[in-house]
Amino acid sequence: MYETILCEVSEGVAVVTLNRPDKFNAFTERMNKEITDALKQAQKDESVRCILLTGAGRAFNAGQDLGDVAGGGEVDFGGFLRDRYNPMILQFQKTEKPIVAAVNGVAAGAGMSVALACDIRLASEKASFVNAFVNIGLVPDSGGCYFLPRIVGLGKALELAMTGEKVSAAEALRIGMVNQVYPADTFQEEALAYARKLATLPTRAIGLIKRTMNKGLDMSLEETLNYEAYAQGIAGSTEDHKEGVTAFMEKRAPRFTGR
Ligand code: T3D
Repeated sequence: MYETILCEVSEGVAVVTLNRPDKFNAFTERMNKEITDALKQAQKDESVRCILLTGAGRAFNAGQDLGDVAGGGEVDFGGFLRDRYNPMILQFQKTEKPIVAAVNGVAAGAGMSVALACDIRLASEKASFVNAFVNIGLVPDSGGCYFLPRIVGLGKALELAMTGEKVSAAEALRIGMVNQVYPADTFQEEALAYARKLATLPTRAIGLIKRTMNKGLDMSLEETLNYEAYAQGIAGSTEDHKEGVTAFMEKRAPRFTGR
């Protein structure tokens, strides 16, 4: 059903692969919409407890397909973003399951923003990040101005956005932009194992952690404390909470089901 992405669910993980390798998986309108749809389906599908986003071939994603906007005509950039990119980025946060970016190669422009919109970033040692917008006279979009300063701090974010310089996987790890770096030859297996492990954890609590922490970034301490109390009310009534406590008392490993 999808043309620009692949989507496969197994062992609790939906692996979404950006699949235009000859164009470094650059975004087209269709790809924006297919990613948005795949995330919505993953949210609805109870068997999915983690989403792993990666790229086919050498790149993760090179941002907007510049071939689509290089025709010389006027491009309505604002409309372009509002119609295609913004709903896609919002869907990353609306999806209350962990989303892991497996950054296999270069992530540039909106491709970097999408990696930043994921909850966890794993990088191959061959991965790199380019805040490429400035290189073509544009401003970081697709949440780049929101996520980048929150993840690496304002000073580093401004430097990366203003210079458009390439950041290696090792440097990305050093500045906290990625969570782990793995050797290129075992990267896909390592990333899948990481996602599968996440898929065995209490999925509803994880969704609530994601929602509460993201909300907390834009709320006062008092508002956050109130939201934590609300979220805990939900988490505390899940089967996984009961199982966690029972397993602890019985001195055995918990068997979480995501309910
Ligand atoms: O309308 C709007 O634009 C608003 C929305 C904006 C969102 C954005 O994402 S703006 C930013 C768009 N992206 C870029 O500006 C990045 C452009 N690409 C690059 O800077 C470099 O290609 C990379 C840093 C990503 C990788 O460099 P390198 O040296 O490893 O590879 P390369 O040789 O430059 O590219 C490899 C191939 O991918 C090449 O094709 P070819 O010559 O082998 O047939 C290249 O043309 C293609 N490619 C790379 N990026 C794009 C692309 N094709 C179309 N669109 C791309 N963005």
